[in-house]
Amino acid sequence: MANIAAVLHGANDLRVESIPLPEIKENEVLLSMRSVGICGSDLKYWMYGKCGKFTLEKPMIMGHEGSGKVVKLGAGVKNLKIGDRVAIEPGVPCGECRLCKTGRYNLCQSIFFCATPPDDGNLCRFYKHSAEFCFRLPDHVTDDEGAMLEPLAVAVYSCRKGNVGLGTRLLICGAGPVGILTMLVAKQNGATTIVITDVDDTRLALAKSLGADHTIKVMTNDPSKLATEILDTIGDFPDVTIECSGTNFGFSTGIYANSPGGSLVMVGRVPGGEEFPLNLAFTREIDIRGLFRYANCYPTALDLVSKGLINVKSLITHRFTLQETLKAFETAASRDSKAVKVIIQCGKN
Ligand code: 572
Ligand code: ZN
Repeated sequence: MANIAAVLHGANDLRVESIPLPEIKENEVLLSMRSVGICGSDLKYWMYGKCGKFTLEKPMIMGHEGSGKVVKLGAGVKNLKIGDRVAIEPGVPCGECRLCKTGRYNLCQSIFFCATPPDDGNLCRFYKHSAEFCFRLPDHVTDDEGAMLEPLAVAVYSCRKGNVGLGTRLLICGAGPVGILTMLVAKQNGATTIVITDVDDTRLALAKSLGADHTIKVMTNDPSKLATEILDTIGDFPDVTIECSGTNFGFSTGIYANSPGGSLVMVGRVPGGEEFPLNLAFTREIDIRGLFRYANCYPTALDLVSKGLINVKSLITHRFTLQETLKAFETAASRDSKAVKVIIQCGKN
């Protein structure tokens, strides 16, 4: 069983090469990888060698949105059997600290997280993972859907953080995969008005076709002007804003547009972070809520997909093989490609 992986050696230096076959511990499984989605953070590491406060210091295997098939079981594994197909929750926390013990394991300070330096990801042929963080997929849930549970978990968590429920009027800044999935989760939660903004027509068209009540193309660089447009469009302030664009502009738009007394959930991280109308946020009593990845969301994400309540396949625009990883990254990074979610099928040649 030869193993190969997509390894990032430095900015703009992504290679598909041989790697050793992992050896599993008692609580781990060896997986033959199936589908792996490309995320915006993968693109940042590839283009700049860094993402947020994390910098690539040594070669790292990419990929954290993955599904695989169990090919070997550690002696202590009880929840899985050989042949099971699973979605891989990419963060494995220590399980011992106060944050882990209180269920907030996403905040564990010693969490292992796929494709976050120095931890290797799962964009490879064979990969080992803690069995506890593998979720068995029913037969009717595909490998691609299994991979999509990762960004869907982010969306589930963002709606939980924003208390999105029956009757919520919601503004989503950014119609990338997480913005669109957040919209789909919000609809399931009973949000009655959803407006989504982006600069890209194709993404807005997809959001509209999947059920956004209103889409607004961002044509101004003044967030207060966009806020007025949002108010005019829905006839009132949104109760909640979920910022998924990762831009200062989206953050400021949320502060201007959101109803006083509502909340603004920051999924995207903002570069710089200095130039915000924060005093306005304080006097409007807008609660700014941060989040870090997700915790306890994979079971809900899997239920939503397996019961047919959310169609994650509609976001997948391109598929490549593991050998074609570089082409897959180029496609995901190019605006001309009109890619939304690019998937790498690790089991295909
Ligand atoms: O799917 C999980 C995920 N989390 C992201 C980004 C992309 N995908 N986050 C934003 C970046 N942070 S980070 O701490 N980092 C680069 C690890 O700045 C993690 C959460
Ligand atoms: Zn991600």
